[in-house]
Amino acid sequence: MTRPILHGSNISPFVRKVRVALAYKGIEYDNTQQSPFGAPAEYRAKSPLSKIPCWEEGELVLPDSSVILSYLEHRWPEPPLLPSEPGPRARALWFEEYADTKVAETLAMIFFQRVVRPTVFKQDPDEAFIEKTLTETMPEVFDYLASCLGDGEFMVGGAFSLADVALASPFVNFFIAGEKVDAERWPELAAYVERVHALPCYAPIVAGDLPRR
Ligand SMILES: N[C@@H](CCC(=O)N[C@@H](CS)C(=O)NCC(=O)O)C(=O)O
Repeated sequence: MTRPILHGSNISPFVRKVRVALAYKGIEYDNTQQSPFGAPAEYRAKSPLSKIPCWEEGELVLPDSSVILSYLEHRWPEPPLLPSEPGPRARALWFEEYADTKVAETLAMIFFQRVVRPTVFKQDPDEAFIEKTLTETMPEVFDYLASCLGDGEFMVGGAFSLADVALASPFVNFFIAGEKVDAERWPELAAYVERVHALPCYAPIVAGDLPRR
């Protein structure tokens, strides 16, 4: 079998999501650490939106994290990342969608402003945007996640799933940007993120991606 390649820098929340799923399923692969910015034509031919991640396995090219995870789940069904019951399965897919849109836009964008803008684009962070995100958008996201989680161990059906893989990933970028979840205001959510990040499929990845203290 051709050894699969995961294109994309480790620091991307979408690449991390795929890395965690691969670790959970015990799938071996190579990683190119491709940046989406200024990517060569050869990469853009594989990923026409010029985004990361992109999965390459022989002739098969999949340039989107959700499509990659769907493929992995069918190709390597054990251990499963999707619940077998239709309702919980659909809820897990909803949380993947919410993680990749609103949660990533909110948490990873703080990272983008504080880390990527100054280092990659040589621009100052947009402080007004950061302030608005932290005081308005982020609390709405955390309130919603906390209300869905309740006192559950995981987000869907009491078991680790794709929902947790996707939701916990942008929190790593949020932490790298110097932020944390206020455990007084959102105690269950703060404990949930810590619990998911401590799982065997997540812990080495989080440890490798967070800057050394
Ligand atoms: N829907 C895509 C989103 C991927 C994405 O937005 N990746 C970011 C890096 S974290 C990217 O490549 N950004 C470059 C750009 O938008 O130009 C997925 O799930 O793979």
